[in-house]
Amino acid sequence: MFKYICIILAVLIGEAVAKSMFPVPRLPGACSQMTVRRDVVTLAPAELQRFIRVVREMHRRGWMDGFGSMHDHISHQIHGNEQFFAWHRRFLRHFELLMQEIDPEAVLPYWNWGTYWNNPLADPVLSAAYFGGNGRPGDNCVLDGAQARWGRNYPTRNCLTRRYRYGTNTGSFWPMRAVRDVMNSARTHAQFRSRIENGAHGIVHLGLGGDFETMYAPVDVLFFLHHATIDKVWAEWQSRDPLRYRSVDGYDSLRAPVTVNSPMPFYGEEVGSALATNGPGYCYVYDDVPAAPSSAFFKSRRATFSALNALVNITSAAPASPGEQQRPERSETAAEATAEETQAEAAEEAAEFYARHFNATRDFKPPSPMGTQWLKGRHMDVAEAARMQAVVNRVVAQINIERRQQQEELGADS
Ligand SMILES: [Cu+2]
Repeated sequence: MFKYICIILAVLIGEAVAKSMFPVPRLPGACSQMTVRRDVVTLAPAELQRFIRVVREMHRRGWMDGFGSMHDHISHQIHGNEQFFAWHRRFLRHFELLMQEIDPEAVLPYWNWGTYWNNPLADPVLSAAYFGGNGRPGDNCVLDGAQARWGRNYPTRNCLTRRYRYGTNTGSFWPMRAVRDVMNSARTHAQFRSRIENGAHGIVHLGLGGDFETMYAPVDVLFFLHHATIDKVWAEWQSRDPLRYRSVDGYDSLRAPVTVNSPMPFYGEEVGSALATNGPGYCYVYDDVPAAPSSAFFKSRRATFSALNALVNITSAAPASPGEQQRPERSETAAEATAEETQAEAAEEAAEFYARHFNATRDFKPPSPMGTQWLKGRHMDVAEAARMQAVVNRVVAQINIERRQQQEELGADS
């Protein structure tokens, strides 16, 4: 019957009343079947087209705005603390359940940015055949791929935007080998979360830029594919020790301890209920990560669904006048000023970066440091980001040494 709670969005902005429905389906409980989340580039053409049809329908229904708004409204509760992994797993599951409202067979794929980490411009996922690339110069509107010419209504009415970090280039991301280095060294949940969030995760948001580097990034479908990889990385780290399916540590945004019984912001269910991807309500595995043995699951108390208690205002902007609609957003707010500053900082970094590497065509380049202002604006940890920079620099240097050795060996052979 009434399978989900509808949140009625009715927010007055000036004279306009924006009204739409953003459904929050209940988790299904025990798993009748397990789905497999796959690398999006391994989907057959027909499977990819089916996925694209589903997300276009979600966009048409205004749900992408709902995700962007929700994530933005509670951003400080779900980043920079130990709610990060569990909450985003729940958020992705919310997205997947809404996909299944449209196509019951739909499964969320992931975007492995580690494949083309050194040259994201060559990544098919950022091509017209998949999710498109950079926004166009001037207004940064995304014009190619599955989301070509998409609009959004949150936080303002505009096109969906991306603005690559270095103008026409995103810069490098993290190689998976560096991510695994972090997996090997992190002992506690808090360590692992902080290292991933402030390293491999952040650089992708910053690299794509535009909407993707804001707290309403979930208006872009690629957010969910990026975070599916982050979720997969967490699942892989968990698979190395069964205790990681039953325990968490660290603190939340109010410096209260996070335990398996802590409620997840907005959803209200216990953190413990989100610790196994193949546990009740979640029912998925990743194609290359071992599934949790059910004996290791945290036995969740009956999930207390309190989404309405945590009701957020999902605001839709009043329709912009036609003149305003195509204009890139450049208001004089503090946030915009910070963005300008960040951009200047990034441009400076880029110039330095390319000056340093201009002749080093043989070597792969590590991602360059994320700016302090940018990190702070995303509730990120500047000191941790610096430590992660050292990790990725070290691993990329090692990769380069090995590549040179291989090339020398090849040269010696011929
Ligand atoms: Cu997030």
